[in-house]
Amino acid sequence: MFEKVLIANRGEIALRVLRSCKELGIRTVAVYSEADRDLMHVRLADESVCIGPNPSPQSYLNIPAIISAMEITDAVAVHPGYGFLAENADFAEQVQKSGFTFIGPSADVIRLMGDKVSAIEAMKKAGVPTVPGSNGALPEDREYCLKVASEIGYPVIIKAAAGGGGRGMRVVHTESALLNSIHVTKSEAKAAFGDDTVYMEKFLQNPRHVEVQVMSDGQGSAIHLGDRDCSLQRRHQKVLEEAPAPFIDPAARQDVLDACVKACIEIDYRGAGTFEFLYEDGRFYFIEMNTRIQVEHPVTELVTGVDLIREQIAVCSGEKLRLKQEDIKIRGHAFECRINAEDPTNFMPCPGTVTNFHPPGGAGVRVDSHLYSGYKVPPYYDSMIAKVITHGEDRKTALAKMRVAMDELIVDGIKTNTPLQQELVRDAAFMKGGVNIHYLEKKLAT
Ligand code: MV4
Repeated sequence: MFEKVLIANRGEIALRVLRSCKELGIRTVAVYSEADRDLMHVRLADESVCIGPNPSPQSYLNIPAIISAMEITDAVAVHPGYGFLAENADFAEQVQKSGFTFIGPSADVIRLMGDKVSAIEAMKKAGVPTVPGSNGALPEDREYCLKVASEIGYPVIIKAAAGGGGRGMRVVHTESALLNSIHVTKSEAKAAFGDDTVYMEKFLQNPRHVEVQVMSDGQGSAIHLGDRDCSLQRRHQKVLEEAPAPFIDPAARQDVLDACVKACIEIDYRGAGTFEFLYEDGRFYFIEMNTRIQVEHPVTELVTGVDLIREQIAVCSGEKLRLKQEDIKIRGHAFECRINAEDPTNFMPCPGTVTNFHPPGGAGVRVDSHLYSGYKVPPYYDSMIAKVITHGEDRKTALAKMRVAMDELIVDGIKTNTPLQQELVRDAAFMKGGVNIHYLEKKLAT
């Protein structure tokens, strides 16, 4: 096991990683920007290093500063959390070339999955179901593009190979709009990512977002830890997630879970990963793979009883996966409400001082947060300040717990989206279960 790990992140996930490191007897190094001196995990870490000014390009995205901090402190590995450098293949490569361990998959696998065209190709090869589409990058040939689209059937979606997470995509409803849409998506992709490669898929109109959690040791063993439904989102920001995904066809589910495990072995995947799918009419369609631990990992932890960060660190330190597939039993149901420092009516970020923080509690309630009374939420970073996660014997029980938890949570001094979450956990369609990716935005529009 690692002797010392540097945590290259901030906020709740830095604290979450710190906790698992401490439980494993690993010494910890926190890195922070000037505004982040007072973060909870900085106080609790064995050592801490200021890596630069507040804008993230100069601190949490500053690769030389982070590698220097590893050298100064003799850290042997770095945990990237999510966001920032978590899926940056160049960072993973430089960490490795400097003689340290990146807690995640190899730079090559990050690159393979970062390019959505090569990711889809790898998944198809492994037997993971994908969306009907262009089977690779669209060529210059206009007639060919028109032919592919008419074979797939409109509407289609044009996506940038270097995009993902909702960036660089465009829906096309008619043949007359196709060529111009491809042209515009390519220009935008070139400007945003420096790569104008685009591909085409059938546009699924009312899917759910269902994802599969995996853990793999890169030594021939991989397992899945079931699925999550993350359909409640606004502008590609998830708001409320649950595990397992409700009302999934059991045979389709088993097939897709098995296929994800097989894919991990095939690509020599190491660490925690997530396969993202669209789920519509009883079928799964792979869209992207995330090569990091995700914000919503706690719902999986609560229904499986597995500490995903601990297992991720263990397999990335070279240990073989100690869990077998038969050890993974899905028990009950879990929900996660993301609490953001934002105006609940217009979603504008609302940084400021938290004058009073009272987290909800009780059996089956977990709060992952770096907040404390007096903490000042800086304006420079993501506005998520807490995650409230509940676990119950079934969906109804877990959701009832969340209703109680949302009414108990107090974050004074700043605006938060708690009122929206209080409303969502009482929403009739959400309570019923299985709403699609458009549900929240449509509800907010009325
Ligand atoms: C799609 C789609 C419909 N059909 N692909 C958006 C984020 C990126 N991960 C992929 N996205 C989508 N891809 C096809 N072929 C609809 C979306 C989409 C979406 C997906 C997941 C969660 C929320 C979403 C919101 C809008 C669109």
